[in-house]
Amino acid sequence: MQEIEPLDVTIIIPTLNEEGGIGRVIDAFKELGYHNILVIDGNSTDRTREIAREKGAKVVVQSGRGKGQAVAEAFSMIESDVAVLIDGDGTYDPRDIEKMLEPIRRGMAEHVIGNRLLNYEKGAFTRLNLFGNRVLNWLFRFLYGVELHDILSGYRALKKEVYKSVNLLKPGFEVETELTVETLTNGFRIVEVPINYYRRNGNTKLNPIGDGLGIGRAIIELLVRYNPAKYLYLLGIVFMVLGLLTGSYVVYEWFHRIPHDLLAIVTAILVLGGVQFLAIGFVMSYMFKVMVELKKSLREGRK
Ligand SMILES: Nc1nc2c(ncn2[C@@H]2O[C@H](COP(=O)(O)OP(=O)(O)OP(=O)(O)O)[C@@H](O)[C@H]2O)c(=O)[nH]1
Ligand SMILES: [Mg+2]
Repeated sequence: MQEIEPLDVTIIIPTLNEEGGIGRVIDAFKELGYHNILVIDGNSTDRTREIAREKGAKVVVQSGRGKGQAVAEAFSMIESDVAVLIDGDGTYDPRDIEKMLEPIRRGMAEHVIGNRLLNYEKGAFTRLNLFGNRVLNWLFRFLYGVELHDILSGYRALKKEVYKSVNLLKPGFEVETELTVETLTNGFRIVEVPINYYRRNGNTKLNPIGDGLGIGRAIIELLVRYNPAKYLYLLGIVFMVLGLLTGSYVVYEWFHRIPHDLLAIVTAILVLGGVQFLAIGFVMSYMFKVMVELKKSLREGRK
C-alpha cells in the first residue's frame, strides 16, 4: 500500500472561460483537503482567473494554445508524487478523487482514468457526443487491443513517473488520447474506475465534428508509437485489398481479351507493397517487444 496524502497531489485544472464552474471545483477540492491546485488558463476573457485566485489556487496563463499544450505545460511545472487532471466546467465530481487514487495506492496502476460512461446525468452528453465517444473508444480497442472504455475522459490521476515521461505533442483535444497512448507505450498500466458525470456549466469549447475527427485521426496516427508493427499490418492490408481489387478487374478484363498493362503494374506494386509492410511489421513487432522489456528493466534497475 502506497501512502498518498493530499499534499502529495497536485490538482491540475485547464480552463478557458469557465467562470461558471471553476469556483465550485476549487472549493470542493479544498474542502476535501487538497490544497495544491494549479489552474492553467488559456487566456480566458471572463472572470475565471480572478475567481480561481480568490479561491486560493495557483493560476498560470499557458504560453501556447489548446488544452493539450496547457496540460503539457502544467506537467512541466510540478513535482508532486501524483497529478490529478480535471476540467473546470463542473462536469466531474471532485469527491470521486479517493476512488481515482485507490488503484495507485494499491499499486494496481500508474495511470487511472475516471470512466464517465456508466453513470452520467441525463443531458451530460449530447447524443452526438455519446455516439462519438463510443465509436472512438471502439476504434481504440480495435486498433490497440487494450480494453479501455472511456479514453477521452478528462478526470485522470497519474503518477510522477508517468506524467514526467509522456511526450505530449498534440496541442488540442487529442491530449487525452495522447496521454493514454504514451502511458501504454512507456510500459505503464492504466485502470478505469467508474465516476459520476454531470451537465457542464457554461459553453463547451469542443467542436464535436471537427475535434471528433481530429481525435479519430490521432488514434490511428499514434498507433505508430504504440505498436509500429500493427500500423504496418494495417497499411499492408489496405494496400493488398486495393491491389486485389484492381487485380481482379484486370483478370476480368483479360478474359475479355483486353489487356490492361497499367492496372497490372499497379496491382503488382500494391500487392508487393502490402507484403513488404507485413514482413517489416513482423520484424518490428519483435524489436518493439524487446524495447518495452528493455525500458522496463532499465526502470526497475534505476529504482
Ligand atoms: N488552458 C486551456 N484550457 C482549455 C482550452 N480549451 C478547453 N480547455 C478546458 O479544458 C476543459 C475541457 O474542455 P470542454 O470544453 O469542457 O471539453 P469537453 O469536456 O470535451 O466537452 P463538454 O462535454 O462540452 O464539457 C475545460 O475545463 C476547458 O475550459 C484551452 O485552449 N486552454
Ligand atoms: Mg467538459
